[in-house]
Parts: sequence; C-alpha cells; structure tokens
Amino acid sequence: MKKTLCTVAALAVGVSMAHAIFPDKRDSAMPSVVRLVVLQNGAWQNAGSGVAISSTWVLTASHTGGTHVETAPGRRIPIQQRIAHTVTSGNPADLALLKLGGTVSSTSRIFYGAYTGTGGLKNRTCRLVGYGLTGTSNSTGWRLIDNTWGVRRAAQNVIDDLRTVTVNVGSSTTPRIKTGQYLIFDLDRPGSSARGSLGGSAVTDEGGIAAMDSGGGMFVQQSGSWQLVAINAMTGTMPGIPTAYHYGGIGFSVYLTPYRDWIARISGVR
Ligand SMILES: [Ca+2]
Repeated sequence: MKKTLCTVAALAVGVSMAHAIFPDKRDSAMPSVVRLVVLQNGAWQNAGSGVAISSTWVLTASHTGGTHVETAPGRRIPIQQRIAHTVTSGNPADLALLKLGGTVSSTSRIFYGAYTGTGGLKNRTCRLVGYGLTGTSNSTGWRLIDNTWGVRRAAQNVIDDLRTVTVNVGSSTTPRIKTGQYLIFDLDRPGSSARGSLGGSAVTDEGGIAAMDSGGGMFVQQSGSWQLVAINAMTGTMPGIPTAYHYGGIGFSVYLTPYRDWIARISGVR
C-alpha cells in the first residue's frame, strides 16, 4: 500500500496542485471558506481557497497563491503575511496561515478529533467546500468543466483512510517537498458501490476536489455544527484507474489534529 501511495503522490503532482468541488452544489452554509485571488492583467484571478479560523487568520494549503481573500464577490481583504508550516527536522506539511489586513465576519471552529476510537473521524461523512471546478458525472467518472471555478460549492464524501504522504508541490527544478498526515476519501459512483477503491458506497452529493479547491475545508458534523478537520490539498489515483477523476480516484486533505500546536502558536487560535 505504501508503494501505491508513492504512485499517488507522484500523480498528484502531475495534476494541478492548486487543486473543484463537484458536483455543482452551491454552498450557503460555510461563508468561512474564502476565495484566494490575485490581480493579473486587470482582472482578479483565482488562486485557491482558504478557511477563516478567526476574524484575522485564514488557514490554507501552502501551495496556494493570492494576495487577497474574497469573502463575497467584490469584497476583498489584503493578505498581510503568509506563514508556511515549518518543522525543526524533516519536511513541513502543506499548510499555511494567512494574516489578514482586515477582518472577516464568518469563521469556522477547528475540531481536533482523533482518527480512531469512539467519536473518531474514520468512516465519518464529511463536507468538502471550496471555489474549484465543477463537472458532470458519467459511467466512468467525473468530467470537469473548464473555467467553472470561483463559485463556492460543497460536496460530500466519507473519510476512508489516514496516511502519511510525501509530495513535491513545487517543480522538478525547484522542488518543495511536503510531508503530512492526510485524511483520504475516494470517489464513488453515485448510486453504486461497484467502482470505489477504499470505502463504502457513494453518499448524497458524493464528490471531490479539483483545481482551485486547494486550501478549502473538509468539515464534519460535531456538536451540532460543521467543524473543520482538514484542509483540501490534492488528488490522486489508484493503479489501473487512469485519472484522479475516474471512480476510485482519491482526494487528500491535510489532517489538522497533528498540527494543532503550530496553528495555536502562530495564530493564537485554540
Ligand atoms: Ca467515497
């Protein structure tokens, strides 16, 4: 299985790292999920997603970009400082905290839950929220539609696994190696359990993540609300399945519990 995941990681780099929520279900429940944007050629372009964990701090994946966060169309707040995760030895995780030069009104609580045991995250239904591409499903998988990013959407899935994965989020000439603990979900075919690779059958609104969903949130229902457990980061595949968006393809979100101390130290959010 470890070898399989090395393949997964390599392929994940092959696809765009600034990874859409599909299906096309617009989200109204999670305004804490913000769009990262940058001004290029006179227009605000997508640079990923993020999740506000306090009025002045946004958590995202370190491979996202952007100079501003957009909380609603046209309402932009500058990013004052970007602080990537660091470690004293080994590789850092694919996480970054963004200090805002203004305040947001909607925030999400982080649930630092265990993976196994009573109330653990394993096999829990999760909600994925971000500003990435949407698409349509067919008999073999999802066909993503170009230029559909920039809208906040939500999909659901099930947390199937927890793995430590090493991945290059840079290029071959300028590598940026990240090692992190990821919560993993597979893309099951709506209405069928025949083509999944990890867990059970599809849940309502089963979907995954794609370009520009990177940095968005994975949430679970906890104490009566949706709480943040992971940051959406990348997609992969399993042997014999051609692309990440075929049924059986896998999505990876950085599990936040192992990084609790770092998040608290930088942002003060506990
Ligand atoms: Ca699934």
